[in-house]
Amino acid sequence: MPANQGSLPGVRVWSLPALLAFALAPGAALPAPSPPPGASPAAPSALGFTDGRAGQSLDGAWHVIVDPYDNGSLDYRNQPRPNGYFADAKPKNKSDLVEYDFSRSPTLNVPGDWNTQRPDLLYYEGTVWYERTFDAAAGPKDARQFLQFGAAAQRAMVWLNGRRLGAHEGGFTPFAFEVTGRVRPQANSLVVMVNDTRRLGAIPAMNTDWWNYGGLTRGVRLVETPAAFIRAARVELAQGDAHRVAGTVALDGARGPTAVTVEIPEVHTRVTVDTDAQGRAAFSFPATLSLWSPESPRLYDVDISAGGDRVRDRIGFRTIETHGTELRLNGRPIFLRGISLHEEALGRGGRATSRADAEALLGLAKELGCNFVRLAHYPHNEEMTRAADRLGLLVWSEIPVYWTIAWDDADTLADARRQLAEEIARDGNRASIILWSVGNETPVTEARTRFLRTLVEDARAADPTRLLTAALEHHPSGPHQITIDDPLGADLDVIGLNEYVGWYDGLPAKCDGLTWRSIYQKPIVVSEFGADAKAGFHADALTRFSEEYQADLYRHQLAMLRKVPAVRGMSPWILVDFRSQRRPLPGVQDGWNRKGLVANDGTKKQAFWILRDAYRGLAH
Ligand code: GCB
Repeated sequence: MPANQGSLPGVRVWSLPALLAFALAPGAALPAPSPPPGASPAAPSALGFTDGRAGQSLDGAWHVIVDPYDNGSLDYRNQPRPNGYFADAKPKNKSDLVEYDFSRSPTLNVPGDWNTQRPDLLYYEGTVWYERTFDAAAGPKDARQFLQFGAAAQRAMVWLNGRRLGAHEGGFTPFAFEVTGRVRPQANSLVVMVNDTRRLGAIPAMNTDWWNYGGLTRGVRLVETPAAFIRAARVELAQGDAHRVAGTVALDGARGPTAVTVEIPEVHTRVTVDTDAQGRAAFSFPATLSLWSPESPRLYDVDISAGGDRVRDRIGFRTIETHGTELRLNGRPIFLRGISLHEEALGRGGRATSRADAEALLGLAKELGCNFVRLAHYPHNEEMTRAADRLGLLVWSEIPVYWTIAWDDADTLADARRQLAEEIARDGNRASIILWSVGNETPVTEARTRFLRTLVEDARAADPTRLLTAALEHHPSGPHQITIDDPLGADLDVIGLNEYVGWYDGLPAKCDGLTWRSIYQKPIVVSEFGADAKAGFHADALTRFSEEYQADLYRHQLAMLRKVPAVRGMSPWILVDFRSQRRPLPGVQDGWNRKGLVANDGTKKQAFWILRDAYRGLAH
């Protein structure tokens, strides 16, 4: 039975989350409206390599209807409306009653969150209906068409010309629907119901220390492919052999075994292999390549062709492994000089969406002397990971399994597994990504550890070449000692550790006498430490929220961390102040978490320079 169902005798009372949960359940079909024939109710996985394909961007101004009561999908008895807003109807005559009109409704920009585009939507959580029309010139005969969404936060249901295509849960990963044969030459109506209501069973769930931005936060594209096309490919160094390239290719629509060629033109290397009957092929070939590293972020064009299809990606090649408590990049020990960041645009707040947004944020990290960023707390948009590839920043990428979620709920686990799979599928070719993280500050219980272990196993199966981590917590094991012994540590390659000594845990000087104990002989990356400071507020170093307090905290923390040999990197919290509904302190926070080293308007705080100097020292 769907969750959140009401209990009127004999009547099934629907709420929107229940409707969506039902639509997303495997094999489920909404009671009404019934799904179009042949349409899967849930979204199929996104396509790789869409940028270079024919088609059109559907970004820009979309009409919106803000619908806090879910009037567009449910009637006054909370029953699904057969003729909701998805019908995109117009009155047929002057007597016809239609109480909405997308074409006369206001617009919002896509990609973008709704919260920062209209003052009245800043705190809004609920449903917004998006609509746009588009024309589509007929493609070549046999071409296929897909609608690809970069992300819809937090969940979406999609209709094309009044027919439901499917739904997607999870606000930070792409999804696609095949629309071959359903696109008209003119005036297609595309309607998306986007909902960001916080739910106990969702990921993330009820409580986060970041803004619950809703909307079509990433781009939308109509993509055209040949009948048989390259849906996905992974290309990387062969495990244990830095002189071989290996990978897999997955075709969609191939009828029988098909020859696939993978080529790196710059080094005149190519291989041709045949797919199996399912359209899958594994390949490997010798190649001598300059390895990718932060100092030399070398990328190569890689061309893949199969039948009539041809795609290109820019890919770097590197190895990453652990050795005892060491981290090794391309066989050499490395210390991760990092910083955490949210996907929030510098200078305006709101979701970062563009290449320019990504380069502004990651440019600041470079200025700080970083070779590493933690992209917290969810998969960031692809501009970020591609910019990290170009700029030479190693990346920790994570899914929003954050704080407290429904560890015992099978649907929640399925959702987490899907988000992880979608993240890895999208970014498997990004050399910058060295760490997948499966959770942040999760409570140590059996149910939680079982849940996270499943994710670790999934990630290892999907991507055996990267390292697995999670941001764990420690506990005090004496007045001057902290201990890391979370049982999940046994399953991870790298112990991520969030610690707030000097902020939530005592004053900065507490760092000085502290010793660390870890029961794992594994590298530790201190994934968070930090302190709030309001830019421009100056006082002595014991005054909370002053720049001096934050700077002093960084001094004490850095001195402490230097003495812990297993610490092989850090990503202090955080590069830029970010919006958070949990931060109400008037005149200081005003809805912003102020732990940034930089204010949102770009002003650098004292601690920025302390960390930059430390990183300069560590770089030599
Ligand atoms: C944490 C969380 C992070 C918060 C931060 C804080 O431990 O992982 O999401 O924003 O602390 O500022 O309290």
